[in-house]
Amino acid sequence: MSQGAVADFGLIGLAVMGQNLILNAADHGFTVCAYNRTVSKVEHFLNNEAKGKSIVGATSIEDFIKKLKRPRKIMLLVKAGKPVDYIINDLLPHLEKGDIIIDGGNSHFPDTNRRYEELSAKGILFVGSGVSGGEDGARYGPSLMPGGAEEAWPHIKEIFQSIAAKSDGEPCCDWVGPAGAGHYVKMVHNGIEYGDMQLICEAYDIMKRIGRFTDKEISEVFATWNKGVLDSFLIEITRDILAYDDVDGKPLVEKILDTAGQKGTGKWTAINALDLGMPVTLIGEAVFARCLSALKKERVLASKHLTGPEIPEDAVKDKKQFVDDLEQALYASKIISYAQGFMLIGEAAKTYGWKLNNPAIALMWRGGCIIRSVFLGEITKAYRENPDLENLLLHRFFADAVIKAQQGWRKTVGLATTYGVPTPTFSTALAFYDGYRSARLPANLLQAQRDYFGAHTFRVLPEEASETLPVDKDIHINWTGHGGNVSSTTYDA
Ligand code: NBP
Repeated sequence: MSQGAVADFGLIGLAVMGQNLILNAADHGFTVCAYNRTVSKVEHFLNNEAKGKSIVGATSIEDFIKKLKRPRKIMLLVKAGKPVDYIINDLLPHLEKGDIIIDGGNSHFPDTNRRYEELSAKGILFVGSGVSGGEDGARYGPSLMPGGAEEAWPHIKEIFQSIAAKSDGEPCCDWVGPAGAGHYVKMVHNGIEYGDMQLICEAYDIMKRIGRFTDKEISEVFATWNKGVLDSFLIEITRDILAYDDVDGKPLVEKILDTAGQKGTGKWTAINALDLGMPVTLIGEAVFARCLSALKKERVLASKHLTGPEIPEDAVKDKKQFVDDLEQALYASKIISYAQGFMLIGEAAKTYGWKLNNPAIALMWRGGCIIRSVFLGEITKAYRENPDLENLLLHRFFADAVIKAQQGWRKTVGLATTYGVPTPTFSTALAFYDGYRSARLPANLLQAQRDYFGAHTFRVLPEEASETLPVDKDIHINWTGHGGNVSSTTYDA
């Protein structure tokens, strides 16, 4: 192993992500120092994958620090949670003011906020960076979403933008914003990923159960869709998964237990949406769909007791029209999901006092990551035209697309409902669309109910104001004649 401060960049954590990111950085001309808690993995890495590349190894934290050029740039790619704190604590006694620690794991943004505060107080520049793209992305170009101490950005910009994926020649990496903003944006990215995946699964289920398509036929539909507006990584892998046969010549996917796992980032997004009061319904439904899938035993039992409509063999008369409608349903629902995701990001910026860069966020997701798609190019364009766009659905391109798609979308949701095929994300997207475009919703009645049983008060429509119903005043009515006239300030229902 070489001596002295030779490395431009240090990386701790030699599991799948860390090793591949180091190789990627070395390919781009940077000298990287590698370290891992289980030190034997360093030696193994140097003698195998890293052989012949500009990669050095360290046998201890002290040795690691000595090998880094100042200011030290140290990236952690270890299991999220306590391990990140343990390593930071091990590093701290050896660092100087101005050194940079980057957490590239899937950390929850409140943890990143806390680490940012604690390390800022010690003069250490802390960056929380979303990294997406899995093993392949880390090796050949991930999407990188860094946020935190902005003074760190000029020092890491070159390496980050060199190793990141490129979309039309532009790096899918830019500065996101302060404190935990990078990990926040990665969290929403993962939430959107949950939504995209569930939408695709519903499309597959509709084709299978109502259209009676074989897996090969469904694969062909996805192949066609991948050449149009839905062109994306997830559609592409779905095409390949459905075409993949087991050794007996039968589709492997049909042998997989229908119980979805989850690591929590979708749930974090849904919880945060509830905390911020944002109707991010599609991600919420996608998380709940995984929860319902996990109740396999109960579902099998229920399937024997709870009946639904029969699906006749000829439920689909015009297969081409059926597939076209489904494509429109998927496209429109996806637009709703991204509009909801950006609504959440916008609200987070306001609530947490972050200045976020929407066009850069869309560009970061355009390539390298799991939700990469041609469609994100349109979102980047929309936010570049108007970075303060109130809502993606109010941009002409997306408004026109949804309006045009709605006929097929409504037919698809109607068909699924008629034949009892569950479409939680298609349906919630449509309900959101209809709610969002309604100048008047039935919340007037809801306010009346709240006032009736809890004296929660209501406001009147300006055009209906009168002497007894004054405008801009909280009004309580004695609805029954025997209640009191005191309004409530405490009980919320
Ligand atoms: P893992 O999440 O499997 O973590 C393994 C690494 O963490 C090993 O280097 C291990 O060291 C280290 N580690 C653990 Br476990 N506990 C430690 C501790 N107490 N102190 C020091 N090191 C500790 O690795 P990964 O799949 O490469 O993911 C790395 C990060 O990137 C995670 O946060 C993950 O969520 C995120 N991420 C992963 C992907 C993906 O596709 N895998 C994609 C995007 C982001 P050891 O060798 O000594 O056990």
